[in-house]
Amino acid sequence: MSKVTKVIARQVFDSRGFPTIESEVFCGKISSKAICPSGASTGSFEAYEKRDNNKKYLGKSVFKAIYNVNKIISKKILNKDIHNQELIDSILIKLDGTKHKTKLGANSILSVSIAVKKLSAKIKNVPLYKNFYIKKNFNLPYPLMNIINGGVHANNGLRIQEFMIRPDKARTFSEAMSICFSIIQNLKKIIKDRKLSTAVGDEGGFAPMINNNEVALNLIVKSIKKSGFVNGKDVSICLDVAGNELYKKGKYSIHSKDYISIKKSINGYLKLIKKYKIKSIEDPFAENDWNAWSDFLKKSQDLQLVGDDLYVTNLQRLKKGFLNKSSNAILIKPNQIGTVTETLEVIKFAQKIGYQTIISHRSGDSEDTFISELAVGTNSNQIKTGSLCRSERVAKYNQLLRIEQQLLKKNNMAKLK
Ligand code: 2PG
Ligand code: MG
Repeated sequence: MSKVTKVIARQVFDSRGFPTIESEVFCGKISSKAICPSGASTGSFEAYEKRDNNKKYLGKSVFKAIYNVNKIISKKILNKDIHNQELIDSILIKLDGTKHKTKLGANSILSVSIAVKKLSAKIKNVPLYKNFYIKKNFNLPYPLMNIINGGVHANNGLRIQEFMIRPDKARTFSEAMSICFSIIQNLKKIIKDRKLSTAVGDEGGFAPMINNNEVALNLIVKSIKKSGFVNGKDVSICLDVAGNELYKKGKYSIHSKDYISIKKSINGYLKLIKKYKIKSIEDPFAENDWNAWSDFLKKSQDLQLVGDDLYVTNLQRLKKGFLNKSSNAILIKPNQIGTVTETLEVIKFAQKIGYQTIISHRSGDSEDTFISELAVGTNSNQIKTGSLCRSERVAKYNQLLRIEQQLLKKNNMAKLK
């Protein structure tokens, strides 16, 4: 048995320059590290992120979370079997004892939980993606590349937070990357020709000063065409609206600055879907607006409807959504729930009920590539991890390219529904 001999945590920085926690777990001289990511458009049911509220770091430092790892968590998991993830996670969950991990902080718990998973693979000498519940027939996920940033990830006034492309035509991950590369480079030229800025937002997508959804969509359609692909066939446009941010008193300001009813908002969506052949929409409505979600699912036919802030990677909320017929896909973010074991439970349940599982980064992320391994290791058919820009995003894609090379498969993409 390989036992945990030491756990230490430290403060490092995320891609927005904010402090975050990195934990390192040891079995003797061998160790693995994990850095916790952090969101900007968070759901209110997410597990709690512990920060210090001190002046020096504008309330963002994580020294209390680090103390919790170094002084509390470390003692409890010492001598535990590194390969028994479920046992270690259940100790962490019990030790915290609160519904949203408010006592120890989900950031301290998750960084330890992921480091344990990584170290177990390292000691077994297997690639990390082979240390999940799928044992063979690994496939690569389709990238959902966020190529125009809006909402709280940019300051351009675009209502919708993420304008993404998915290279449906690709039969290998390398091909998927090459398709996205062409479209992004052409988009850059088109934006430049319009005398707009090609500077990027938090997730590496361009953040030109445009504040109209359709202007952004037209730029993307043009760049797909210019790259020689057919929109809606070779490549699909996908959106994350982040509906929580656009909600006020039963109304939404998705399609313009004006707040309109749910019915009108749905009609607006249906028009966009038809005009731009949109295949996937995440968080079209707010996290508690269950009826709006089920109405939209009924009317939107083949659309992939993705719950992010709606489910917050939480099994209870996913079950509620399933009964309510709220969506047909779920976004998976480990830090919304706080342990690897709970994340896997949600993925397994989602796959059992026929939901698409999309593994996701956070807007504040790092060089940690755990989610790439998680996507392959759970046979999730999509991954959302920003644009082909900013190293914290590109690192995830590069890790998937390495996995693809290891797999030596010809048609290596997971099946899209
Ligand atoms: C989202 C995410 C990731 P954030 O809303 O899906 O793109 O953003 O991490 O800011 O919640
Ligand atoms: Mg989202």
